[in-house]
Amino acid sequence: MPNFELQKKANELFTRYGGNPILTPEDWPYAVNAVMNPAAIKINNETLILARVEDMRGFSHLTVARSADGFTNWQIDSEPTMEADHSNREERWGLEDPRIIWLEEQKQYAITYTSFSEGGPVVSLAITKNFKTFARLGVLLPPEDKDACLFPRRFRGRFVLIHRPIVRGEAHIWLSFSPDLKHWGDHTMLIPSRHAYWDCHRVGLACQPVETPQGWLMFYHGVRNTTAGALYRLGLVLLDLNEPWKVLRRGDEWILGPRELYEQVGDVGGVIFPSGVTVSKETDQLNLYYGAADCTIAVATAKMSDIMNYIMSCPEVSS
Ligand code: BMA
Repeated sequence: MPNFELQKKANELFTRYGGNPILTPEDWPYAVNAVMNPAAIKINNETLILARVEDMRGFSHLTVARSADGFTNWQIDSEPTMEADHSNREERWGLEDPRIIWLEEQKQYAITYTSFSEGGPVVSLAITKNFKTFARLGVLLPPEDKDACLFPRRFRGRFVLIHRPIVRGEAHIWLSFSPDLKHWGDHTMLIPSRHAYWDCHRVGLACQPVETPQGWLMFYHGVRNTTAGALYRLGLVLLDLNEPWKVLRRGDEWILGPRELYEQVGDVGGVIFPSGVTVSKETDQLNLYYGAADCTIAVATAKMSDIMNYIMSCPEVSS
């Protein structure tokens, strides 16, 4: 039997912003087909998002937009902020789906993103102080791989990367470890997709991990293939604070899924793709930024305390 009380809680965690979608292709200062799947981070009380922007060749680049309140008056860079490096064969078809964290040791922001080419999608890393100039550290792991993010600090002396290789067309979330951000090893599976559930065909990291006293909140997207196409929804797990390779809890149900028209209709309907989050401790508010139907950017809010209560009442995961 499902736990109906928990399902009700899961369903009521997020409230969509009334002004959604907050960013559309029409808002862009130059001609584009779609804007979607943004990384998000708060910098000096300002929300910065790094959006995936698809041009009319079907190739993507990344562009910064800033807002004081995280909802309105977005100042969008007048030209692409980060474009494919054309001397780099792995980026010939563009850059997609970034995530950002503040790397404490380097005192810089780390951007993980997908580089695309005929060789398949791979995860790349760039670091920056200012979102104007970027040091490109290159491809981290072989294809097919997507949906990656670093944790902001080392654990037992090593950096930890969340990523999502694809196998037999299906996909599970993995971790890899590195002493120097260049050489990666000790690959281990973190979150498998779940047969028969809403996340049965693929799972992948959604936003950057969120640190809480109880552990790392990790939002992830789950995919179910249907006769009408794939459905992308959002799920939640809690990872151990000091040993994030240990999964403490995992929700049985999705906590946000495509419902509104702008999530149902677009280049790829039935897709919500959260990839950035900001948290305000003072107001207990979490803003979740997501791509809607691979066309626009939307935001939904939740109370951090509700999210914590929810995940703490989810089933424990035995390792
Ligand atoms: C995934 C990624 C995302 C996209 C999603 C839905 O594989 O490529 O960029 O939003 O599919 O089309």
